[in-house]
Amino acid sequence: MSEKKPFYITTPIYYPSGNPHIGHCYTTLACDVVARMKRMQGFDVMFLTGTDEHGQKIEKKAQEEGVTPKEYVDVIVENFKKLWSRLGITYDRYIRTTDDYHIESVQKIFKKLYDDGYIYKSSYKGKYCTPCESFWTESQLVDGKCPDCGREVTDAEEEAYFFKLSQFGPRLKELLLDEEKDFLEPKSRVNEMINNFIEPGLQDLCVSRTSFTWGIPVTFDPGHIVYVWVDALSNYITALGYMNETYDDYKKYWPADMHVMAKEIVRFHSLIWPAILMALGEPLPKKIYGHGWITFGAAGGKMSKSAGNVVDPFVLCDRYGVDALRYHLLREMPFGADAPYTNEMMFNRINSDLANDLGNLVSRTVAMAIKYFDGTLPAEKDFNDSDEELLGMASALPAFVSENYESLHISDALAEIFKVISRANKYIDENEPWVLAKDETKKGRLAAVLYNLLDTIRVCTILLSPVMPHVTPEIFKQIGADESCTTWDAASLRHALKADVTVEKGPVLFPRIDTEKELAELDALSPKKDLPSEPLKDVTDFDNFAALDLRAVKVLSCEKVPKSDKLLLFKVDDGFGERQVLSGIAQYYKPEELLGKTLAMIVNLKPRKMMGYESCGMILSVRDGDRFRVVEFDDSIKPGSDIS
Ligand code: ME8
Repeated sequence: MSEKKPFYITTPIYYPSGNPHIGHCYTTLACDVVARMKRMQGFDVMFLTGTDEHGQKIEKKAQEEGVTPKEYVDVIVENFKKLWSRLGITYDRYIRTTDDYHIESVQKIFKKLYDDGYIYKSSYKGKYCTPCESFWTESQLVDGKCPDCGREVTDAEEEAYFFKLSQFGPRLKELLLDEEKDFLEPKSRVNEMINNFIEPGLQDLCVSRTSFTWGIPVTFDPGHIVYVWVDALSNYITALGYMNETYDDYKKYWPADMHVMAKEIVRFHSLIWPAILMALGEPLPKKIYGHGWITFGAAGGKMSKSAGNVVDPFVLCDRYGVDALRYHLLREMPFGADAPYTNEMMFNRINSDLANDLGNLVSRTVAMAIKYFDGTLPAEKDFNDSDEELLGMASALPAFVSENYESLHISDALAEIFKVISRANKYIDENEPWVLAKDETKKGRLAAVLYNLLDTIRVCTILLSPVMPHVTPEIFKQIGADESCTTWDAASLRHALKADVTVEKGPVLFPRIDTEKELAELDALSPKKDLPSEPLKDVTDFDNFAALDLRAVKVLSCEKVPKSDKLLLFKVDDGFGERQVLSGIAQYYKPEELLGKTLAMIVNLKPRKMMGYESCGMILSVRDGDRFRVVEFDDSIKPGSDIS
C-alpha cells in the first residue's frame, strides 16, 4: 500500500454542447496547477475532469445536426480531450456521464434516495429556463427573466420526482458558517448563498423529467429520466467507484479536498450537492472554490459559445506557446473576481513578465557566467550582507506560493514570484558584475553575485513549474540545476546548486511578440468577427485532394427534412444519374430558392445516414459572415462537369 496521503481535486464536468473555450481552460488549468504541486509535494493525487453529456440542450443540438445525442457528444468530447492534451493537463481520470458505470451508480443513488424517503413524486409548476436547464421561483427571477443568463423563462408543469432539499436548510447554513471548515471560498459567496437561497427558504428540487429522453432512466418509473443535477453532481463519487464495480477508489479519495468551478454553479455545489450527500449519509467535500469569469469584449460578458466571442485556445497555443497561455490566464485572474481577456493584454503580459523579466534574467545571468568564468563558477565565493535582501525574499517564497496555489490565489502567488524576479534583475544592476569582472581581486564577489542569481532563478523556477511545466526543464538545464535541487522541497533550501555549477547557453525562452503585427495577423485569421472561421488546416498531399471527385450538379428537388431545423433533402442530377444528398443549410435557404440551380458538390464521399435519410455526397457552401451560401454556377455549366 502506498503511504502517500491522498488528495482529490475536481473540475466541473463541462457541457459538450459546443467546443471548449478559454473559460473552460481557466478552471482546468487552475486545477492542474494544484494537482501538479501536490504531486511534487508527495501526495497521491486524483485529478478528475469530464463531461456532463445529458440534457435537453444536447438533445436539441444533436437533432439540429441530424445525429444522435451520443454521436454529437462523442465528437466534442474528443475536442475537449485534445485541448487538455495540448495544454498539458495532467488529469488522472476523465468521466463521461454517458459511461455505463456512472449510469449504473446514478440509478442506484436515485433509488436509494427514493427508498429512504428523500425523493417523492409530485407535479411541478414553475418558471423554467431552457438554456440553463433550471427551474426558478418567481422571487428569484430578475426582471421576470432567468437570473443566471437573463433569458426568457416559460411556465412549466409536469409530473416529476422531487428531492427534499427544503429540509436541509438549517444544516446547510451551519455548514456554510462553520469557520473551522471554511467550506466555501470566497467568503462573499457564503453570504450570497445564505441570503439569496437559504433565508428565503429552500425549495424542494425537481430531480426527474419526462419532457425529453436524453438522460439516465429512472429504473422504477419508465418515462422519467434523472434530471441534470443529480446526474451531474454524482460524478464526483461515481468516478471513484461509489455504487459501481468499475473503480475501487472511493474509500481512498473521498471526501474530495477541493471542488473547483466558476461562480454561476456555486449554488449547486454548496447547497444541492452537500444535501444529496447528507441524504446518502456520506461525508461532505472539504472545500468548494468558486472563481470569477473570464470576460470578453467591451461589454464584459462571460465568454461563451452563444455570444460568438470565443478565442480559439489551439491557435493561441500554436502561435505563442502553451506555457505563455497558461501563465497569462492564471496570472490575469485574481481569485473571486472576473478578468477580461484580450489578445493585446496577453501579448503585453508575455512581453513584460516572460520575455523581459524572467527570460532576460536567465539569459543575462547565464551569459555572464559563460563570459566571466567559461560557464563554470569557482567554488570560492565572497558572499556578503547585501545579498540578504534578495536571498531572504527567495526564502519566503515557497510557503507563500504553496499556500496561495492551494487556495486558488494563483495570481497572487505568481505576482510574488515575479517580484523576486524583478528584485533579481535589480540586484544585477546594483552589483554591476561587468565592473567586478574588471578587477582580479573581485573574482570571489563576482562568483557570489552570479551564484546568488542562479540559485534565486532555481527557486523561482521550481515554484513556476506547476504553471509552466514545459519551459521550466529548459531553464533548469540552462542554469545547471540537476534533479537533486529542483524538487518542491528543494525550493526551501538556500544555495542548493552545486558550488561549481556549470551553466549552458540555450534557446530564447520567451520570444518577444510584435504586438501590432500579431494583432493584425490574428485579425486576418478571423475575417468576419460575427462568425469565427475555422483555423487553417495542416498542409496535405496533392493525392488527398485528387482523391475527391468534385462535380457540378443540378438540383431536381429540394425539401425540408421533417423535425430538423438544419437539414434540406435534395435530389440532384450528377450527369450520370440521380442521387440523394442532405445539406445543413435550411436556416439560410427556402427549398424553392435552390430548385433548378447548378451547385458544386463532392460526389464520392461515403454515404452517411442523417435523420433516417442517406446522404450521398456533400454540397459545397462558403461562409459569408453569419451565414453560409451555396457555391453555384450559371446554367451554361452541364451537370457532371468536373471541378478541379
Ligand atoms: O455548468 N470564465 O457546465 P459548463 C471562467 N455541466 N470559467 C468558465 C467560463 C468563463 N468565461 N466559462 C466556463 C456546467 N467556465 C455543468 C457543470 S458540474 C457537476 C456540472 C468554466 O460547460 C467554469 O468552471 O457550462 C464554469 O463553472 C464551468 O466552466 C461551466 O461549464
